[in-house]
Amino acid sequence: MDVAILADAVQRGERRALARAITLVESTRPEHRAQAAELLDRLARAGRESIRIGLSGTPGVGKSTLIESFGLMLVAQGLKVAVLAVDPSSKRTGGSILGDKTRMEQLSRSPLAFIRPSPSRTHLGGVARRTRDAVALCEAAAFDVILIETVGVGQSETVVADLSDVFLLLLAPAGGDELQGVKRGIMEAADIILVNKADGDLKPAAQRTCADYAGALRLLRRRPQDPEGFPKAMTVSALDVSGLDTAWAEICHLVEWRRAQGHWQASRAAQARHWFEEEVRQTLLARLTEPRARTLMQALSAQVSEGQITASRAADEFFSRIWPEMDSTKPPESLDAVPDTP
Ligand SMILES: Nc1nc2c(ncn2[C@@H]2O[C@H](COP(=O)(O)OP(=O)(O)OP(=O)(O)O)[C@@H](O)[C@H]2O)c(=O)[nH]1
Ligand SMILES: [Mg+2]
Repeated sequence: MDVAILADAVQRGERRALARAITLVESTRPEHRAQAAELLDRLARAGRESIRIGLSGTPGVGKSTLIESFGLMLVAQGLKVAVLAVDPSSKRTGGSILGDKTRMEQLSRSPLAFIRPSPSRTHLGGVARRTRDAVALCEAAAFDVILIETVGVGQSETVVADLSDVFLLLLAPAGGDELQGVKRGIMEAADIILVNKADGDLKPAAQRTCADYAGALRLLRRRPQDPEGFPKAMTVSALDVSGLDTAWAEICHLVEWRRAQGHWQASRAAQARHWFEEEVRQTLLARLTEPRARTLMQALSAQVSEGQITASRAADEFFSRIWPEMDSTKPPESLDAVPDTP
């Protein structure tokens, strides 16, 4: 495969090339890894930027319906929309974005839309990297908006929040004053809470729930990256397609304000740092599962359990043998070789 040709086709926005490119970055085969790295290097130079919108919500809250309605509204305005999913539990059948193409039937037929099913099941670190690469590919393909969906389980919302410029939390109308067990961290990451299903009989409940969450949001610590009135809660109906234009207007306002204030670039830079550090951590952890490391670990842990060596000595020993430059007893002289950043 010629990576340069593929890169050009992606930059021209060819959807088949984009799909192939995502398949390439999702592959774990070593020869594919090298090609994927080259592809991403080439495309990074395109310097294109989309609005990346993260969307999280528990199963059944209406994410797929909302993406269809919201996506159709955007493509009707002539915007190019990509839809990606972070779903660590894609073993699930019903809810995965793949089975959902039926629900996003109209959107998937639009020439301005690109919908990608979630990558096959793997640990979250792997999903995060692949989704991040897929986002970069969609940006290079000049999509105006990238919607990144996740169900609210495990750590996946955090991953999505760290991949997006604007993070939306989708909630259902609650009965009475019951709270929906929304984790505090997710509330804190949300830029806009959308209470969905504000239609028919559910409308009053949706309005109450919205007021409750608006109150809860006011209690949170004020964040520097927010203009007046954010984070905010609003009601929408994905089914009746109501409130979505207002939500889009709020998103645009937020994006413009953050760009003007420098928060946009600062957030992207912080995310890049975060992903670099995460990559280092993941690589380190992967190294620990290599045969040589495992054998040495087992040998040393046997010695530790028999009291022949202390746990911390054994750890020092482990690193000095497997990874001499990580020996904590030596000064970090090798770091001198790291060039100063310009
Ligand atoms: N009344 C009403 N029902 C809705 C609305 N949006 C979605 N629904 C219904 O809620 C159910 C679940 O919607 P989905 O869009 O599949 O929800 P989801 O969040 O994608 O669910 P998972 O993919 O399983 O996580 C469907 O029966 C929808 O028709 C809405 O705005 N109003
Ligand atoms: Mg769905």
